Amino acid sequence: MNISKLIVAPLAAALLLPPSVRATERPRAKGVQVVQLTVTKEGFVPAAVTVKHGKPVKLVITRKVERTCATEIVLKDFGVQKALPLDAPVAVTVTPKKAGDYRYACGMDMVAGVLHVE
Ligand SMILES: [Cu+2]
Repeated sequence: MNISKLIVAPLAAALLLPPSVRATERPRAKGVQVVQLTVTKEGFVPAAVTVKHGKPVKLVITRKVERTCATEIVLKDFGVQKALPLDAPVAVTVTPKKAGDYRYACGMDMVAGVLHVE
């Protein structure tokens, strides 16, 4: 039994993943695309998410770190601004009507990520 193979295989798979994370679609929830985001010391993780236009996108954001600039999330294009309490998941639902890149950011627009809408 080669243990090193067991460790290397998932690692290689992780490295092959595209930088943008695809939203999981729940067929039974009327095509709502669910995206889990966390706020870590790296900022918003993942920093890029790919979704489809014309269907609701539910972002579930959990702030995991006490000291961060991102104590709220702002999606300027959708008029969303929401506080992110520590360790409490916050849901924000938006429906991008057109393809494009939309930012999600902290209140000062410094810590940010991109919602790629295709
Ligand atoms: Cu900030």
